[in-house]
Amino acid sequence: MKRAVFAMAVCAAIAAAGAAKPQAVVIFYADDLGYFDTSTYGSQHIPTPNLDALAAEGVKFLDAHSATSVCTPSRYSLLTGNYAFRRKNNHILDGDAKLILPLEGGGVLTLPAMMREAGYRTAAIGKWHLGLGAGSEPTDWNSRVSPGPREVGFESSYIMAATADRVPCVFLRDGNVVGLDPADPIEISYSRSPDPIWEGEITAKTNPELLKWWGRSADKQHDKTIIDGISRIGHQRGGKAANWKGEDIADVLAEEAENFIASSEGKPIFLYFCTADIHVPRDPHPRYKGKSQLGLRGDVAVQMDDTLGKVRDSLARHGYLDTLFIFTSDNGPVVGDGYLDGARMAYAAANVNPAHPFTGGKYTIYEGGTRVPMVVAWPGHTPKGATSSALVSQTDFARSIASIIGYEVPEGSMGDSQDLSQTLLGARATGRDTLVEEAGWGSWRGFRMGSWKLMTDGENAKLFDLAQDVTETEDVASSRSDLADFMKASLRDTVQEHKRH
Ligand code: NG6
Ligand code: CA
Repeated sequence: MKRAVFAMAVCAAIAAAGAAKPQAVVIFYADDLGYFDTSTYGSQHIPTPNLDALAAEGVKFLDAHSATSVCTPSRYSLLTGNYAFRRKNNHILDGDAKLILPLEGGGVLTLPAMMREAGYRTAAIGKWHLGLGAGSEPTDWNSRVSPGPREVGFESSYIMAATADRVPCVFLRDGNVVGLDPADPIEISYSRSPDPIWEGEITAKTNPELLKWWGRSADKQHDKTIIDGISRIGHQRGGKAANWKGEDIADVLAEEAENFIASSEGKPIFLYFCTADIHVPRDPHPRYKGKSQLGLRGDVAVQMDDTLGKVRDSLARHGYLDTLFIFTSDNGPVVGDGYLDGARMAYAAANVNPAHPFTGGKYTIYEGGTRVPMVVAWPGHTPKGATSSALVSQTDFARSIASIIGYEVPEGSMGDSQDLSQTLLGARATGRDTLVEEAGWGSWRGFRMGSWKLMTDGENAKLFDLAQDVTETEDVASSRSDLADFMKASLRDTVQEHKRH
């Protein structure tokens, strides 16, 4: 009798665990979206009704972090569950850089490989910026480029190689450039030689009259090949028929998501959806122009929010009601970032800090660099309209999702990721005890311990009490040298810790 009851309990537990597995797991990753860039987080100038609606269904995090304050290493960290500094040279990649993620089956488990192995149909759509290809030869963009998303666990992919301000300005579907005319092969160069590097190359210097008004004048890094009226970082020739049209990127990506969701026919899916918004160049579709009160930068945030609405509509329309949906951004905000697109003026006129109430933003080690919007909603599991002050990191997604889907992570993988599933689902109020924050460049690191924040470049150190001083203006390292020393040592331990793995 006892045994039967026990067996029934076990069966019930297994059934419950089975039932608790979401039908869809979606990570919606915005680019350069700051803490104060949405109405959800208090912006009076940028209406984001779709993010508001998501937050009404789940948990809005107030102390959530990207791993670093720039793109590539943050994405690396989210997908591997390791701090970015574990890998050498983990910084913003050129558009022709090689893949930096561990390959599926190579002994290190990543989030997409885990999801695929757990039976989810996996897709990466949108901005990639984790490199493509291997070896020392330049990438040949005229045949299938690999390794890439597929080799790290994404069964299907529709991506831009890097950023919208970098060549190649094309999409790749499962490794092949979409719409490429074989008679017009594509060639990419990140040569640092003075431009034009090819005879007849059209750059911001040779043909400034071809630039959209706000593309004039780009800075020294963004003034290379002109494509679709915008000069880019890097050089591209050929591939004309394949070039994207900037103002259509958001629509194209939303449509790709719709197709992936529709074709999955209710099977479990894992979608890693990365917008090009609100990164430069800020080139919204005309229907979004003027929809914010903050110029083009605000308008692309409205466009980003609309994309969010479209992806959620697709899920609902195709029966994916049981979706664990995670919304966040890869780093903090930046106002002027290479193009004179009027953003600085608009923000100065409105007196808005897109990282409000924090200091800094993209590239920096201040809270504005990595403290980003994050909303997690899973109907029936997350409390509605909740907020959480727990300290959480995108690095924790890997193990938290593993725990939610009941996957046992093997030894040696996802070493910096913590199972914060209960926190992310709003069932627990606390998160991490400590967190390493990384800047975009330079040697400064941040170390959070509760509301204390240490900032150090290895030699100098500053200490802030965020509970009293959210703007990180009052350095108390000398008056609290005991604590500063303790935190320095803890940071050092954390950095050393996984070297042994
Ligand atoms: C920087 C670019 C910036 C942006 C960034 C990458 C300059 C001066 N700045 O090098 O415009 O492209 O790289 O952004 O060129 S990220 O969000 O992908 O990290
Ligand atoms: Ca970014």
